[in-house]
Amino acid sequence: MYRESKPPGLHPVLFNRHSANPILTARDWPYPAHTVFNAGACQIGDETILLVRVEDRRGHSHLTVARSNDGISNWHIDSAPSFAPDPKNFAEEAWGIEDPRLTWVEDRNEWLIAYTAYSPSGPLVSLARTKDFITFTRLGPVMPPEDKDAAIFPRRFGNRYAMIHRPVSAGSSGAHIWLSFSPDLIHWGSHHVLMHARRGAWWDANKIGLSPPPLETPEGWLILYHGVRHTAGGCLYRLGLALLDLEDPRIVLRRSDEWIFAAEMPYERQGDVGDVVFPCGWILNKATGEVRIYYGGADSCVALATSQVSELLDYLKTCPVPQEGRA
Ligand code: BMA
Repeated sequence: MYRESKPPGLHPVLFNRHSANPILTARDWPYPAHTVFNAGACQIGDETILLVRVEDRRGHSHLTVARSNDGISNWHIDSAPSFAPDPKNFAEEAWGIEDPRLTWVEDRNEWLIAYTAYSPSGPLVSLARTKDFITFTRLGPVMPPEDKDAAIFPRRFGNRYAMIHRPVSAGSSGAHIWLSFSPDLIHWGSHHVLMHARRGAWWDANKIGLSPPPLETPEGWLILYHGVRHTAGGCLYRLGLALLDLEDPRIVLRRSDEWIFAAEMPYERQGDVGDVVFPCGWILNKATGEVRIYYGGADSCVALATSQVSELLDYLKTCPVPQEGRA
């Protein structure tokens, strides 16, 4: 366990960057692309699938599938956008689609994709579904603007689907992580603030958002979230952990006080938007307990880090039990 072996004075290293980083850049793309980043991720049989956000030179994004057998190299990338904005039928996608989060929903036998649709009306949450990452069917917009950083839980609670998302309201004291429920994935209600952004000097002051989808563990739903610290030099995107109750995900069991991963390497510090690490997907190997985290670096590349779920859970056990929202 890292707590015993960690040299004094150093923070625990929970995520290990892969030596092949960055694993994908625009140079790998089979057609002209400005940047590739913020990919959703999943495993289907022997294949790792990334649904990569690709930004073109207009500044608009679409999503393209990259497949690999080891999840690191030899990516087979679709030769044209796999899931492109459709502004004729979906006006909310006029400026592109961004930051997909993928969830296998057992009782539907399909993948659900929560993504940001961007238009002059502002960014909002849209859903689509697929079985094979070849054909995609839209369910349409499910949250009004401004709202992003959404993911569906892999199973229902009672009879209701659950979704984490991050609305922003004008004049509010921050942008917080919310949880909402739906009987049919279209109509959402029972809205509930799950985690507040902290204030002032905190690393996760004012603006937080979910990173990859919630990951089911025996101890609870593992949450990796980003906090945005505004500084005189720009924004710093860093990551923290939380744990939600398995049966009632409205209950936050633990939340890290400290960030556990931040931009350090050149491909994370320099790019279109420097000092950004932004994971949208992670894949758990149930046999080994290893989780692969795919993240965007500086809005310019896709990178990979690995971790042991047991170490993340051990670390969370040392973190405080949040008092907000408790009776
Ligand atoms: C967020 C999202 C991400 C992006 C990040 C840093 O608001 O739009 O797509 O990676 O900003 O620019």
